Amino acid sequence: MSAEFEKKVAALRAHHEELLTRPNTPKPWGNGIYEKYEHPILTAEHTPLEWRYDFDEKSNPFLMQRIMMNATLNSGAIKWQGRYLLVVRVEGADRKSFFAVAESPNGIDNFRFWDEPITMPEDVVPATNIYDMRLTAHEDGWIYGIFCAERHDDSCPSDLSAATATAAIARTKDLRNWERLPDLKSASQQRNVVLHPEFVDGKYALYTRPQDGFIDAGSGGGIGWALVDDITHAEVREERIINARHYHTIMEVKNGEGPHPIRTPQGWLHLAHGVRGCASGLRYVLYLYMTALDDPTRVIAQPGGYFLVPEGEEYIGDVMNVAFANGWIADNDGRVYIYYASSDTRMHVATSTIERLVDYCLHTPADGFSTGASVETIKRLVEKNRKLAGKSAHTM
Ligand code: BGC
Ligand code: BMA
Repeated sequence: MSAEFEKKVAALRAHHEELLTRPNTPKPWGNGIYEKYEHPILTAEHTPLEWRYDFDEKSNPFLMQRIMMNATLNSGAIKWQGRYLLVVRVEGADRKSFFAVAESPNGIDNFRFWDEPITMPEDVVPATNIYDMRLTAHEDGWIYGIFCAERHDDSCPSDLSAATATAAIARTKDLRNWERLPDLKSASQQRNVVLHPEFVDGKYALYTRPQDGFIDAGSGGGIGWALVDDITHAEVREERIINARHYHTIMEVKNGEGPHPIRTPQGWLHLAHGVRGCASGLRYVLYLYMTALDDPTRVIAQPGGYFLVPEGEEYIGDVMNVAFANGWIADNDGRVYIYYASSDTRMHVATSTIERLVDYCLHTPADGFSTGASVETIKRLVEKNRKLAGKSAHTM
């Protein structure tokens, strides 16, 4: 290696290492519900240099990137053997996304990719693209990854953009070696399918999202629920909508379950995304809801409006105006790490606690579905504060 090439490589490695070890700190003055952080936790630049550079001076004299990476987004998350792991959707310059594990010692910074992307075995009909894995450590002892498999819709041969979305299922014990099971059979297309962590009536339980077409949720109605006898031949037979969409809400056009819900003493805590249309396209935001412990399909709390949206730089990216989450980790100490992507480009973390998130769900006013109702809700709060101020004026 020439001295000059060696110097260039050393500078590149130092620069990369500085990015990977950069500490992250909470942003001040949030909403009290969670803390967002100063820096994204993973960007395309965080991917290993070995994935992108040929370090042989003979074949790469200019030290160019031979394979460029475009984005790190929609990641599944799990705490496994004391480590915080994300199964990241990494997208290359060629628009193909694949899965790769990134690991952090503390859940908020120092994320580092494992050496190689995941080799995902194919189903009978190979997919063109795969993305957005939801991880579930199921009580059957396996860690499942359910993700979207996208294929060209060959029933429309002349339309290059015609595609189908299917829920693909794989399982693992170590996040390195994956066993692929047959894709979920369903009458409609499916994206955003999530496995509930516990058996329900002795069956596997899936959150589904029936949709009319590849993009359109259409008559799909919302987040569905289906019980499956055999996960190795999973089929949606009966599907019931448990969290419906509504006119003029943050989820007018589509919604979908995020990661699997977290069991709390007060109920199952769900993180989901809602989509509405506007002149600049679709706006994706996150919301929370809760269901009963003895019946995960019965909604017991639905705070109105959004929980988390893109802000500042988060608005900018490949698909603008998108906050999307399919991973969170509930830690033993009650802390919750919410992993969200902004604008299909980069990953972030927000932290909260079970106690705060449940409080948010149980005490945030529900959507009254009209301006009049929203104004009344605000007035009630103002009145409450007025009384409180009057009282404290007397006691001063
Ligand atoms: C993209 C996804 C997107 C979907 C629907 C796919 O081709 O990879 O990110 O959610 O289309 O727009
Ligand atoms: C969807 C999702 C995500 C993506 C979002 C915005 O349909 O499944 O893959 O983040 O679109 O492009």
